[in-house]
Amino acid sequence: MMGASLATIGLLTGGSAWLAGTGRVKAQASAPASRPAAAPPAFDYPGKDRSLRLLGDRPLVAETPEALLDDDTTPIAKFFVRNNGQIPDEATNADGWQLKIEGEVDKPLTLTVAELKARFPVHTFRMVLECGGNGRSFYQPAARGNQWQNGGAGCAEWTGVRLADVLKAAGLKPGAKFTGHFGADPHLSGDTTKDAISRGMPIDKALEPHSLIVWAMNGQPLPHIHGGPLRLIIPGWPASLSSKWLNRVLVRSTPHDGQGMGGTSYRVPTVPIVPGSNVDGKTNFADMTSMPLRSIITAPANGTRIAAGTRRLDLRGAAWAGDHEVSKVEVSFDAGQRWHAMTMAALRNRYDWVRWSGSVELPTAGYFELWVRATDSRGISQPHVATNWNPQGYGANPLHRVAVLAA
Ligand SMILES: Nc1nc2c(c(=O)[nH]1)N[C@H]1C(S)=C(S)[C@@H](COP(=O)(O)O)O[C@H]1N2
Ligand SMILES: [Mo]
Repeated sequence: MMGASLATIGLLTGGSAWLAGTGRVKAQASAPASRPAAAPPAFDYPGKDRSLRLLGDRPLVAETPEALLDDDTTPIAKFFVRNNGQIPDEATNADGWQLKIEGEVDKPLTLTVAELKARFPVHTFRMVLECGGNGRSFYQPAARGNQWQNGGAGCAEWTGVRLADVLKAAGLKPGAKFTGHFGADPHLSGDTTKDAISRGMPIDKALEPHSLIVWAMNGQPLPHIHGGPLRLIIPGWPASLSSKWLNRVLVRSTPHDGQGMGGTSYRVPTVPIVPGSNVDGKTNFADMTSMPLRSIITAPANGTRIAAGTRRLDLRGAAWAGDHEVSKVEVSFDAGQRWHAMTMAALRNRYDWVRWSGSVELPTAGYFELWVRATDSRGISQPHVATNWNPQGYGANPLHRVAVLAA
């Protein structure tokens, strides 16, 4: 009887919620009601939490369930993994790893990691890294690519040097307008004439003080799976720019044309298109810049059964907004009829995520969906549904929803 009523409520609110055989309430909020309830395969990788959701094993991709993003700084074990190609062989001498700076520069440089550490000021920032496709599964009809929920993101402490300092050491020529990034990972096909991925950006983003070349994550040597010994961290923009196993930055006078540039790759409509349209991205599309505003509930977990008689629910989560700032986080337990303000912790530096907390008072026992909504400093809030549909599904940031059952 309870199962039937939960299913009905799930349909009424546009998601699919059900009471699974395990006795936990499950809600795949905002997902099509027809999505099967099968448990995803476990993620089995050294040093990684087995409850990451495996999205694909060739290339290897796994996201972090929202409830696992409950730490202020995401531990390496819980940090999402995204590869486009093969995972390269592990470097035996991390400090000897070489990075080339070439193109529109006065003097091309080849620097080892040891030289980077010795020659330039070292900075540590806590910054969000977020896949451009995060939230893709919320698009209808389904968009091509890994079906991320909200867990293609994490906030780690990154240590390295400013990309700007290294570019300035090479001397930017007047024609230096864009970058192109190269890593050591082989193309998925093994074709040595192709790059697994090679993206680039306008030089202004490269020169921002938080755009780093890093060799450490959470105080540890950068793990191999996260691009060690050396990677870029370009915060606020699609993580595809944050090249792992970084071995070359090409400074260019024209936009980079590497693997993952052009067409519908990391590009979104500037004039909204009919969902499901078959377009090539050549007209009225632009490269993604800032990632969208997003908020998640990290506690309670989706499907939590609340102890009998408990009506006051303590809530926690995170919110972030690409290049922008989060100004407000609110939670509703009546499908958006009333919103309750949450408390936001201070950021430690720009591009940190906001940790938020607060509580709500449930009026009765029963089934509730908690909805979280962030607003940015421009006064723009998250939409209720994924908007600006595009073939490869970038930019979906609908409200995160969590189902709970109070006894
Ligand atoms: N060399 C290289 N860098 C890369 C990628 C890749 O496949 N190869 N994937 C990019 C994408 S799409 C994402 S989302 C992030 C994922 O970083 P992570 O695996 O450390 O979480 O790395 C980016 N950098
Ligand atoms: Mo990504």
